[in-house]
Amino acid sequence: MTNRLDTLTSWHADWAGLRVGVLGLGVTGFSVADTLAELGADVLVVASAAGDERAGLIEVIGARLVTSDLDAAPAELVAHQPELLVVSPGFPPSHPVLVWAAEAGIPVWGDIELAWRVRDKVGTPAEWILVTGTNGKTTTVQLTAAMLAEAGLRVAPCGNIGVPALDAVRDPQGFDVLVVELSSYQLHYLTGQSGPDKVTPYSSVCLNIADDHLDWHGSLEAYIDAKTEVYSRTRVACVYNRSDLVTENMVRRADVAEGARAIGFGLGVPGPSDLGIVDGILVDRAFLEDRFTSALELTTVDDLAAAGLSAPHIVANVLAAAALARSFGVPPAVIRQALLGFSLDAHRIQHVLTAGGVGWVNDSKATNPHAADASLRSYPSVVWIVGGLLKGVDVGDLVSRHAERLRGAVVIGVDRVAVLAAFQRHAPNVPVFEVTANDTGDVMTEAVELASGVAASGDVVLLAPAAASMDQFANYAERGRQFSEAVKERWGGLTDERPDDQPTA
Ligand code: UMA
Repeated sequence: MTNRLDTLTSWHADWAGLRVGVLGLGVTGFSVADTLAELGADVLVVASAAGDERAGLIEVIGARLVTSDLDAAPAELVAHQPELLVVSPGFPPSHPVLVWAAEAGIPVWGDIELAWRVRDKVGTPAEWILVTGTNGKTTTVQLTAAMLAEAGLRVAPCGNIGVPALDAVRDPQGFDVLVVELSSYQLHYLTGQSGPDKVTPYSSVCLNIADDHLDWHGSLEAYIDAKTEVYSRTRVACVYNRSDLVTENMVRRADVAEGARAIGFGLGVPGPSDLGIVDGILVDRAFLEDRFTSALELTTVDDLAAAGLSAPHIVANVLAAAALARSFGVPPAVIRQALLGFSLDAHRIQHVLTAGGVGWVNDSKATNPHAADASLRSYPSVVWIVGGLLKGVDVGDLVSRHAERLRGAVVIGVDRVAVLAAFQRHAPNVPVFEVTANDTGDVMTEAVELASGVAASGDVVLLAPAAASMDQFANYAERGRQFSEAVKERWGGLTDERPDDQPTA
């Protein structure tokens, strides 16, 4: 007998009356409930808190909502007898509602699987390009989308970047390409796909792998397994990082489509089938007729510097994005043009001001040690503002690797004890200051004051916390905003005319 879910591979399939539970009511849960209700499914949303503006809309869209503390499957969900549970990415598989679903034999999808199945809502379905990695996902998605758009394609960046994939799929104007940022959580739920029509990307990349979200996945191996899913069934190009062997092995291990090519990117001289740098010129040796004896110029490191894109990890993101765009046939001149008009989002290695020869840089987006490592490498002499919610990750390695370049450190956040201990053990000679303010509004004022006391001309004071922000701030953007405000308040009237703290590749 055909499983009903196996028939649901199109917007135009018969979803009517399908009993679905939707777990979570953030942006994802709402997009899932809205889609399924429009398809005529019988939707029960289960979420932890009411009062959210989305809660009031659930009845309007034709679904129902149950709120509970979610320490077990709510009775209403059990009574609903769902044929399918669609989970929001933040819920780990160990969550009690998911444990209940597994025991009850209820299939679980993530929002990305649902989005893939209904991608034919508006005309010819878009091609999907997938982007994952521990760091640099959002920048790479934006770069890739800018390159494709410059080539005249209708393109939507979506997914973990903040726009649910289902919103992009249902957009009435339709797109030629979706550049989908996928978190390890979303990829984990894709590994469970069982239907006949699984996500089949045009091209895909895993930018890098480092310890992150280990509390969610349970182990580094489980995290890597989830990330490997990005390459599954890729048809044209599996792009990997030449300086991160794990990503290359992931391509080897993955179940890619026949004919798909492995394309490397890196800051060194590229081999055939790679993108890289030769004498300050970014070149493509992958997508050209004769890749064994020639190369195509994409842009130069100097041109990237003029656009504020010269930090080494950003150059790596540019190369990865260029590989994806080249796999889609975007010409080198178009890539160069797209880069000229590109600017990084706020809170990513963002220069705030320079005062008394000291540069102040906001990289609040560095929410894990790997990102903070890339950030620290961009400057020779740093006063480092570090700390927050460590998510089970150890910062010892990071502290010892950068001890030499540290003029001082200012430690913020609830996990201060662990960070202070790491300095004691690995960098006992670096002066360390602790921010003891507990009020969110005071943390950055105190941090900036302490950093001002130790920074000297030629230094950069760098907010690159290596930790999540939710202990003291609403999110990393709010943390970065408060830092920038505190800096401007302290130094606003005293800035130097010319900033001299551009990061260098
Ligand atoms: N919730 C619980 N219990 C849980 C988990 C979540 O009650 O165990 C609640 C949350 O409080 C929230 C709701 O369930 O009210 C849904 O939460 P969610 O965490 O799944 O969040 P969404 O609002 O749906 O946003 C998600 C992504 N969030 C996470 O993966 C944590 C967003 O990425 C993403 O932009 C959005 O889907 C669209 O795809 C954010 C993120 O922090 C930016 N991602 C992590 C990262 O980039 O490192 C993975």
